[in-house]
Amino acid sequence: MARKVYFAGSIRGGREDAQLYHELIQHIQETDIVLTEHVGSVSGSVFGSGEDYDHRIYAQDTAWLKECDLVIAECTRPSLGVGYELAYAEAHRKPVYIFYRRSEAHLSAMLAGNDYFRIFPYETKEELFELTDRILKGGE
Ligand code: 6IA
Repeated sequence: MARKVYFAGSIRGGREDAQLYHELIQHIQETDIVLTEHVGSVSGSVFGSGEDYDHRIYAQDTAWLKECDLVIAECTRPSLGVGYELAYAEAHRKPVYIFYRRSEAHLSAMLAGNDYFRIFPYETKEELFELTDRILKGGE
């Protein structure tokens, strides 16, 4: 059965990897459901407008975190929001899989030092997709 995946990636932390998030989300959607498709959106403002904008995002994202079956996070680009989501997912006992590009990122000790998280360094997109496939097939 298709699982509900909460995909986390940097938004206001920087959109340099937005295209990669987009492709990874599409890849996951071949077999499963991604609740947070917008994280891979390659156009539009990351700031939004209206006074309730951020409150609505927080309410929706925390509801999805409670609803999801697992969390997949791409953490090469550091993001406060992603860090918060990972701690929130742990508090709700959701399985958490973290990816980062070995040659570009020094993963925070608050992630790397937490044995609850399953952490996968990678280098190429092909490697990232392959690791994701293994997780979604239940092999990791
Ligand atoms: O601190 P950051 O903005 O980098 O945090 C990124 C994380 O927070 C992502 O994993 C999202 O789940 C969540 N998040 C942050 N901003 C938004 C958002 N803005 N919409 C939904 N979730 C968000 C709308 C802009 C977007 C369509 C590009």
